[in-house]
This record gives sequence, C-alpha cells and structure tokens, in this order.
Amino acid sequence: MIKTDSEISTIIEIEKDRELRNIAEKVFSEERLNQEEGLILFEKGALSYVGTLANLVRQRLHGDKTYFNRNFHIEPTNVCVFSCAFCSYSRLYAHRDQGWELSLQQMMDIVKSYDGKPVTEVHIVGGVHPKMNMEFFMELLRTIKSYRPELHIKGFTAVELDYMFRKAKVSIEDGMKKMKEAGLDSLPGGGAEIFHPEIRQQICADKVDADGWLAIHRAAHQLGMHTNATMLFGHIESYFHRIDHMDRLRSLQDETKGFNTFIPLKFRNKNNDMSDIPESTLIEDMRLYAISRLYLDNFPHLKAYWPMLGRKNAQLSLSFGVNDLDGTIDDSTKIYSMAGAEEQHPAISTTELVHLIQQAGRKPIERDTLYNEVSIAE
Ligand code: V47
Ligand code: SF4
Repeated sequence: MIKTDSEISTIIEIEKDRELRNIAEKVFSEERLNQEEGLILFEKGALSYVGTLANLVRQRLHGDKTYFNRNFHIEPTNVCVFSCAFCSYSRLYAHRDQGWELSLQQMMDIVKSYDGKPVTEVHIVGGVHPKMNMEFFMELLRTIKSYRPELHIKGFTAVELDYMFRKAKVSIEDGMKKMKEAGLDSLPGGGAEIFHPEIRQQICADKVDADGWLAIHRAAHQLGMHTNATMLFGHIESYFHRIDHMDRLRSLQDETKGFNTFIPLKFRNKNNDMSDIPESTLIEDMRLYAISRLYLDNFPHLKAYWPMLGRKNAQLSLSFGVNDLDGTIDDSTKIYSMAGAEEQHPAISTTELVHLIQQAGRKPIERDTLYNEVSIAE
C-alpha cells in the first residue's frame, strides 16, 4: 500500500536521531545521499526505518510492478585459473579431472533442450578455463545466434572477459566490440565482489581489480550494451567497504547510464576457504537491500537473486526495496548449491514465481533482459 505524505512525515518525526531524520528528509525530497549518510544508515538505521524509506523509493520508481524473466543458464566449466577464497565451485586446472568442461556441441544441446519453450535469455557464466579462449566463445556466441537469433545472450563476467582479452592480446574496447559482433548482448554483474583493495586482496587477490572490472563495464556501455552489477556481502567487509563499492558503481552509472540492475549476493559459507565466517542474519540482509535502494539512486532496478537467498527471503525482500526476482531458472545452477544456498535444486515455475510476487501484494510482470514487458501475468 502506498503511504501518504503525512504518514511518511510521521515516520520521520517519531525518529529521535536527527541524522536519520535528515536522511529521510533527503529521500523524501529525492536528494542524493552522500557516503557519510550511507554509513549512518548502516550504523544506525533500524530495519523498519530504512525499509520504509526504501519501499517509498521502490514505489516511486516502479509502482506495483515486480519483474521476473524466463531464462536458463549454461556453465561452460568450473575449472578456473583463479582461487577466490569464497568460491565453492571452482577446481584448479591441475584438478580438472574433478570438474567439468563442456564442448560447443554439449552447450548447443542445452540450448536445443529449450526448443519451443518461451525463454527469452541465456545466462552464460563459469570458471576461467585457460584453454577456453576468446575464439572458442565467439564461436559459441555465433552458433547460438544462428540457431535462435531472438534469444538474448547475457554472458561472461568482467573477470572472464578480462582474462580472455589479455590472452588474445586485444584491448578492452576491441575485445568487447568483437564479442558484441559475435552475438553477445549484455553482461551479467558477477566478479565485482568487493572493490576496495583492503578486502579484494584477501578474498580474490589474483583476479581483475576494481578499475579493470569497471573499465570492462564502461566499454560495454559505450557500445550501447547494458550490464548488471553485483556485490558479494556478509563476510569480512565493513559498512565502509559496502558504501565504497556502491559509490564506485554510482559514479560509473552517472557517466554511462549503462547499468540496469544491482544484485547484492549474500555470502554463503559452505565448502569454501571462508567457511569459518558466519553468514549474515536475515535482518542485516534486508537492511542491505534497503540501503542499497536508497544509495544507488541512479540504478533503475534492484534484484534479489532467489536461488542464493532462498525463495521466502527473496519474497520478503520485496518489502525492502527489491523490484525484481530474476528468472524461472529451471536447470541445475551449481555455483550456489555448492556454496550452501537454501535452494539445492533451483527450479521454480512461472506460476510459482507469479504467486510469490502476488502474495507480496505486487503485480508480476514478465520482462526480457532489458526490462521490456513480455506479458502481464494475471
Ligand atoms: O561473482 C561465488 C558469487 C557470482 C559465492 O547479472 C558467491 O543477472 C555467495 O554474478 N556465496 C557470480 N556468492 C554470479 C552472478 C550473477 C548471478 C545471478 C544473476 C546475475 C546477473 C549475476 O557469484 C560471483 C560471486 O560474487 N559467488 N561464490 C558464495 N560462496
Ligand atoms: Fe573462479 Fe569465479 Fe570461483 Fe573466482 S568466483 S574462483 S573467478 S569461478
């Protein structure tokens, strides 16, 4: 239900903390929050307070609309040259016998298994395999496009692309151009983790750094492609590192306007080198969604990735600023189940996703990757 201006004024007035009241006034009058204010929200903002404000912003941007799409994943390999401490999924090249490597034919068999099904997007993401080079992936892109031209290909994190471009000795700009020409439509948001070097050095020191990640997304935006951005939260980062991360994204978005969606990813602690770190609480998770909705004022969409968060918590996040529940992924996406996510067999039917959204009092809208409405589910 939309709150009236006077109801919101009341919420502000009963807050005793002057700094929090000032922030609410700014949100109310659509003014941008600065880094200090973002930190204040993390340090002092009660869930109910930040949630009410975030819900106001979500309502202003999207009304009752909550989006989902129909997609499927291809994970070409889990062999990876990198060894991120939080990763439960990858196998080093030396242990590749314990992992998987799909051939072009096997990946096309996955695409063909969706013949006649109304999917609009394929999301391609995996480990960074030293032998799967740019040529190999351009061939995959061309083959998918010639088989099913209307299927949107969202593929390859900035980490995968950075490695491919370096190996092929092409500049970021030329590499992106070539991938686009081969059929790549947009980039997923993975690989961002936490940008600040104090944390990045500890959790994923050997892969592309913040500037490299941002440069790849900038190059994609300059070619007219849209991309997403993630943040891996709830491990060793502090509130300061979260705000720093979001601030770097907000600055690039001011420059290019190429980001569609921000996707916070809750750190899951099973089967990885950070298993001793307890997972964040549901209250902290919801506060993070709300504060990111307030801080990232130039990001149109905020997505809860339900295979990682669990479907019930994803449903709850719709009251804390989230307006997108990702897709009806009906394959076995392994990166999350291996890290201990609630959803061990991530499959959800469109009917179930529509119900989840309706139960939260919202209007489910099927979208394509670029948020064009496909149909309005009743
Ligand atoms: O970058 C790895 C994360 C990401 C763990 O753009 C983990 O639409 C939690 O980015 N606990 C890759 N997270 C996936 C990704 C993504 C997912 C869904 C939609 C989109 C999109 C992008 O997975 C990695 C990393 O941050 N991850 N291990 C873990 N233990
Ligand atoms: Fe490799 Fe990605 Fe896992 Fe890091 S998170 S080890 S880059 S698969």
